[in-house]
Amino acid sequence: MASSPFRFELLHSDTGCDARRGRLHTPHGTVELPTFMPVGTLGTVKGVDIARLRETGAQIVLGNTYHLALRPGANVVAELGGLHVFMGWQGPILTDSGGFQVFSLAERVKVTEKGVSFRSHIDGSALEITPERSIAIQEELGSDFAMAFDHVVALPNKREVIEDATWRSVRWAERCLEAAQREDQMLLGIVQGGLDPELRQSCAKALVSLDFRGYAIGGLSVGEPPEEMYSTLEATVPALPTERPRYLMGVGRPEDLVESMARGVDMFDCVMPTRNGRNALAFTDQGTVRLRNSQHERNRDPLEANCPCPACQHSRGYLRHLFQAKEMLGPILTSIHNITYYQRLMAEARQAIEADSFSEFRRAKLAAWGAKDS
Ligand code: PRF
Ligand code: ZN
Repeated sequence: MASSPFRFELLHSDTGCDARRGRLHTPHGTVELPTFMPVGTLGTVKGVDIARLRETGAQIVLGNTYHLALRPGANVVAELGGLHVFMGWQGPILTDSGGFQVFSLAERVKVTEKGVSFRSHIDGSALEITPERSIAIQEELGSDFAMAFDHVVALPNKREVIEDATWRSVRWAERCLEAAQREDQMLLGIVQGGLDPELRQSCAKALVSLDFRGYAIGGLSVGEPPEEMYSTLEATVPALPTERPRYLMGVGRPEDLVESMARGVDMFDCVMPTRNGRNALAFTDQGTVRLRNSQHERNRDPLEANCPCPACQHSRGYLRHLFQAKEMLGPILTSIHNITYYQRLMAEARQAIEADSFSEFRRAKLAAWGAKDS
């Protein structure tokens, strides 16, 4: 067997907290960790073309099995050259398994041990995703990273519901490992277990014994307060091997990224920069800016003085005008700014870890964000 094209390098651990500086080598290039992956659900990061996306500093993007399987179909993507060629992104791609999306988007969802049957949220047609099917789709898409097909439940929920979904996710993860064939795709297991530290730890232990190349933490940021997410991370991360990458799925706000990096998380994805950007909410080092607010009408300043993004070539007054006039450039520019903001935050975080100053970095960021939203 040829040696794997994937390699995780742990470069440095911050001496003041659990933050790590790492590197993840893939067949489509190297990802500097910690990293934030913009969400490109349907083979596009909404509103951002590939050239602009590259300029934000993004190194890896996320695509969705559920959405792409429904439309245009994984076979169509495969025929058009696979997801990298189809969307024109030559860097690494991670695909989510559909586990979370089926439970949050599909209609008439029925779970059995075999898999999940549901009706498409687009045309109501009856479909089924099993662990094997999810892997087959992700192999057709040709992503660099595939995710195990898991059973995700909302929080709060009954203990037995969470436990049942957690152990089903472990059994499904094992089936995913057995089904996976591509040597040029790395499969990650997903730890579930709600907010119960012991259930999280036993789930992590079971997945670790299956020997995944990397581990995700799922089932968080699904309705629980941030403090409970952080304490659940504190219970979960130490149960994962130091020498494998850790990915916190669907998180989050800038403060969540900083708090989670301090607890040892290496990878993140979230719709927040793009979804909020489309909605006229911009992230800055002074907190969030609501561009529709009338206080920005005559403001000559950019969103951020030192930001290299194309939105920051313009005044806040101009950006506000674009939203007021419902011009498509408003959502586009603000999405680009927000992704750029997240990428700059991660680059600063990586530097802080290298300098063993992540705790200081964290204090300074939280203080500045907390100062005042406008
Ligand atoms: N599982 C999967 N994808 C996800 C999640 C999960 O638990 C979450 C939870 N925040 C986001 N995306 N497969
Ligand atoms: Zn900007």
